[in-house]
Amino acid sequence: MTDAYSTAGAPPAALPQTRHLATAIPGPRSRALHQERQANVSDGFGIVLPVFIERADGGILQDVDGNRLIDFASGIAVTSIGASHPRVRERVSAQLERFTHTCFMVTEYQSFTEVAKWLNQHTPGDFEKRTALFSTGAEAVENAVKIARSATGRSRVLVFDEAYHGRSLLTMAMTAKENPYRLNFGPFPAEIVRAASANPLRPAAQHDGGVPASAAEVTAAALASVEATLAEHGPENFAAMVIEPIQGEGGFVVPAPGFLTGLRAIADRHGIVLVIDEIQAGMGRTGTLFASDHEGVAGDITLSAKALAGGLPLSAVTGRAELMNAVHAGGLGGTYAGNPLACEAALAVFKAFEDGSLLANARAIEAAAREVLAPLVAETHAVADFRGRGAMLALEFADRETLAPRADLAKEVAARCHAQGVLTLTCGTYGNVIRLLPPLVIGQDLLADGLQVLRQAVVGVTAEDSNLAAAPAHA
Ligand code: PLZ
Repeated sequence: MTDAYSTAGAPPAALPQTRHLATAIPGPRSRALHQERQANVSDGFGIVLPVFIERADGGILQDVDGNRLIDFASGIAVTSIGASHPRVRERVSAQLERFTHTCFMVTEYQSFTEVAKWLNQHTPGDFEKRTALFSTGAEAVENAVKIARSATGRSRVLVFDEAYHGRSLLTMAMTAKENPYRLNFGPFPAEIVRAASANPLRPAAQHDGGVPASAAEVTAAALASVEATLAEHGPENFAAMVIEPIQGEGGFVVPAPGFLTGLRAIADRHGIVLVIDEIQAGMGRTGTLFASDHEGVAGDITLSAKALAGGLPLSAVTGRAELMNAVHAGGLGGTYAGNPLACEAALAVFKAFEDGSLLANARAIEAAAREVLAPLVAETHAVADFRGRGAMLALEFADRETLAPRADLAKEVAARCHAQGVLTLTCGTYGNVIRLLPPLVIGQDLLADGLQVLRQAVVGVTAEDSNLAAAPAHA
């Protein structure tokens, strides 16, 4: 694996790229700051690891107690080129000297157009495109629905099991999981219909009630169920179907091969706009610029956010020119949409991806992780799956025979990693998945260290679990 900082001709990471534990995690200063937070911040915000960060760079997060944590989260797939890439800092600082904001709906600036131009060229699909920029992922999803409705004159939206699309009212309704995302927040906007996804580990039943036995059958059963759902609700009522090419929050579910191409065909058959939500999986995360590239599928609309602007808030809706231009003038916008600082950061991100080394890094991360983690499926009784693509990888904890989810094990593994200075996240409908989202610039040694910590945690936790199961029950 190459170090993208040096290959991109930029100075090496400023923080030492080694894990270091100076105190327990969280340390005393973080604990004190967390108390202060609790006294001032809404309890509605959750927290994965109550550690306060002072600096971050490459694959390291340095906290206020002097601990250096290995970053397997990238701020949920955002800081793919590191949290302080020199070129992002340069471009954003230079923009800060010029102006911070004009509002693109009031007066224009060129970086907005340049970001749109790059996305028009690089998103999947060999057709004329236009792009609209916003700030958050949820906003991009909402605007895709607005555009699809405006262009088709239809209202319904098809979404999928295990989908995550955001926390705003419409995107909450599109998201599958109740707790924590939707609980107590209804009623929700109407016209959202959910269909089965092609989850290879937990597939939808076949028409005759049978369980699909091969990947091809998983795909066929899911596509048949999509057609059945559309038939029930009237395909002619659907403006859009919205799908993540790899489902993120829902558990890093890579759909069975052929599912995305099957959806493409169904969308074409019924004149439905296919919206591919690449917000988590896109921008190089999976080893190609967009995750739909793996299947050779192009959405009519592709959504980007997260890693698009190296940590600054920016999202994009890129789609067929005739769809994007179907909206009446003034119908799209927002005060901060395509903020100039964020656009400059995105242009720095595009530059960093230019020589292909970051995509190669993503693939090398997958190879290294697969070697260390994939054997855990055979070695333990409760790791049901190792899956993912590039630097978007996951371990699912479940009884290997019954597939009964084991969120307790995922939680314990994550806790042990955290205590050892490795920041891992969980996800999944059942909360039983550990996901890895390291920055693409993480060094080889640091990655290997983090993977060993994770591996040891899994081995330890699953061994204790089998001992517990084997021990005679106590009253
Ligand atoms: N679409 C596919 O992954 C954001 C959410 C974290 P926003 N995922 C992380 C949380 O608990 O809030 C996401 C995504 C996909 C849309 C979104 C929404 O992006 O920038 O968080 O609005």
